[in-house]
Amino acid sequence: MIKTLAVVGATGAVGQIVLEEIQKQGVQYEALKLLASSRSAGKTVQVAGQDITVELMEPAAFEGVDVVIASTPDEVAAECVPWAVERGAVVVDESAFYRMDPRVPLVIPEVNPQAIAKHQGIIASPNCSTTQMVVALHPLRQAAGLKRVVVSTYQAVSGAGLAAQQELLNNTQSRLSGQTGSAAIFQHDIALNLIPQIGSHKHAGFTSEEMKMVLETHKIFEDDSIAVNATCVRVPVLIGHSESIYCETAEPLELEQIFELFRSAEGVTLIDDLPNKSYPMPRDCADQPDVFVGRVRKDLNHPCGISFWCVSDNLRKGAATNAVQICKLLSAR
Ligand code: 11C
Repeated sequence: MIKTLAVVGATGAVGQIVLEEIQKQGVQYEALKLLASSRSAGKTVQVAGQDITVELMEPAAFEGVDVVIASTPDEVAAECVPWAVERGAVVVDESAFYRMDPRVPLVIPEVNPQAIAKHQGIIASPNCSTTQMVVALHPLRQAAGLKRVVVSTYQAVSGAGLAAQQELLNNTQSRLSGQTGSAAIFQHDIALNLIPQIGSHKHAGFTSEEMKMVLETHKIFEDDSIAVNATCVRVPVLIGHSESIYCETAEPLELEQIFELFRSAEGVTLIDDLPNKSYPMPRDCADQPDVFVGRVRKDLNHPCGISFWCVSDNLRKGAATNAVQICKLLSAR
């Protein structure tokens, strides 16, 4: 049982789902504090039938707090997470700011729950596109090792926040009425379009989002030898990131074995029936906690090559659900 649990960024898109997931996953706490910036402080939010007033996120607000779940942009996390840690709280942070810090475990409960033991006050939750890929690759890696991953993502606009969802809706309406949509959040008009850039240039022509998929995968699997190559693309979908994943295991697996591994993997749902047009699609996977896989095929030219399609709600398993699962693990310890 957690004595005082604080949710930072409680009024944001992910923060609202964090509050829902805390109830759904049955996280036990004595007191719940909601914290946010001055823009949202003073608002009232209903949690489990109770009205809670959102307090201003400032250093003193973390006094007496035991566990924090923080859903904020990187620059906010950089400032406010130390306020909580200095006052003795353990922070589950969803931002990218601390993920690659060697003192900070990067945790997906289905994959590396043991890493949580090494925390020194901060536990990071990975990027949404990394999380769903790693959850899906984990059973294959456990059974046959993992040498190489080539992934192309089809990422929903909600990864860029609530305003980005509105930008897609507004711009689609503009396009349908024969006008040009504007691009405020995205680099280009996203309506009826695809944008092969998520984040900024980071390394050797790869974007920051693509490099997160490489580096976070290495950290979670504790194996820098896995060759990961990512291409991240923004698509005009509201919720649910999709990924076309090609991987090469160290040992060959039979197709039926692969299906069985996906069927029995924790947090994975297999939907694979091409003749009946059945496979995961973002519209069907939104609001679901799992990582969905389908279109599973063996490479026709490589005995260890496997292709599959992977979809997950980027705001849930990609963010809030994973963070609350970490919080549950923490409280169980
Ligand atoms: C997106 N993956 O879809 C990003 C959002 O590192 O947590 C999440 C960024 C992060 O735009």
